[in-house]
Amino acid sequence: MATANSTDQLIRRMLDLNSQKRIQEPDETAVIESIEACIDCAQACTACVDDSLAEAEVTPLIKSIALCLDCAVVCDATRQVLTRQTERDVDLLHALLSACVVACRVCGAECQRHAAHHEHHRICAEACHHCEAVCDRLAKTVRV
Ligand code: CU1
Ligand code: CU1
Ligand code: CU1
Ligand code: CU1
Repeated sequence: MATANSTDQLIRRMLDLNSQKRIQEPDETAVIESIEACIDCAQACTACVDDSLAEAEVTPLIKSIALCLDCAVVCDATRQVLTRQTERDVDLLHALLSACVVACRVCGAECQRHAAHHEHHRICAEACHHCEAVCDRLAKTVRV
């Protein structure tokens, strides 16, 4: 369940204000949860890249940097399409959610490899794993 923080309320309120909104509970809560997870994951990945670049030994981190850049852009595209209710296309949603699940899985696995050495990688892997889980669940349930 998404927690009732200010981001959650903003997302919910804005979805409700769309006169074409067709999505209903419990799907709406799942959509909001995925949007929030994608926002958090894109933020964690973006910061993880920056923190990696500041490390003394950057070369072993190149793979995580590349995957974090990909994950951030895929998560951002996913949350944008998830947010749009007007002329919503469920096939497109499924395709993006599937891409997001893969991006989060590969990024999360690579960042996890560095988690014991760098706290930023541990936090990033956690955000990726959470986003993978909620986007996978939504991809399997979302109908409209
Ligand atoms: Cu995601
Ligand atoms: Cu991500
Ligand atoms: Cu990362
Ligand atoms: Cu991520």
